[in-house]
Amino acid sequence: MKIDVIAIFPEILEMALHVGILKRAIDRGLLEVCLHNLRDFAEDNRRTIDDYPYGGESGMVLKPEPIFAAVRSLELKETTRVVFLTPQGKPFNQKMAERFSLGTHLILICGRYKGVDERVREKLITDEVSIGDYVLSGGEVPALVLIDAVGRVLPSALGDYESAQNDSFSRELLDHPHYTRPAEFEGMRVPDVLLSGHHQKIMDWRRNRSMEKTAEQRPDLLRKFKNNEVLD
Ligand code: 6GU
Repeated sequence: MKIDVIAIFPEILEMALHVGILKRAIDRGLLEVCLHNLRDFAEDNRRTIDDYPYGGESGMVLKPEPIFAAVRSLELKETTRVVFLTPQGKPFNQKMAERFSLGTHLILICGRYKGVDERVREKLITDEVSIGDYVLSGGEVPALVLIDAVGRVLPSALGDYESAQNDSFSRELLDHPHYTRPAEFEGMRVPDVLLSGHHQKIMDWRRNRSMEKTAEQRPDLLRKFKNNEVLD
């Protein structure tokens, strides 16, 4: 999987590529991430990338020329997906991460300011993605969220295959609580069932705690789960 990121502040993403699962995926050659600074594709000496919106409203809009030049500088494949990170996009979720991870080339365009000239959306963009219902100052952090979520589900990026399997269960229900040693800490004991060695009882306990947690925090997910709705 190759991911090209076009951003005004690509340095926001830099550090995250050098730690943890993303670093390991990159070291193993499963993932390649190239960061591109949009200003490098500006046409003037002042490296201008934005301008006032036509029709008179507040804020600035990203100009089309530098974005077209940046995308055209990249090698496009038939299957390349060009993703624009914007609060106006489709809400990102685990299913989308898994779908993206099946491809081989993503171009992520990070918005800033009011957004992007509509002609970029018309001609270049295949997907618009939002990471949630709140407004961030730019698409760099959302791009990092997408890269992290996609990177960790790339085939064999996750050392522990089982924990990836558990993730897809926790897409329907929230995860159950976890404990590690010591068995008693400051008077708080690990539930006896987890020490019992009784596999079926442990599985039942986990299932019940997942249901409780989901009822508390995400009644919307629990309703879908009970109605057997497919999450997309
Ligand atoms: Cl993708 N971009 C910005 N600027 N804000 C957001 C977002 C994206 N997703 C949620 N909020």
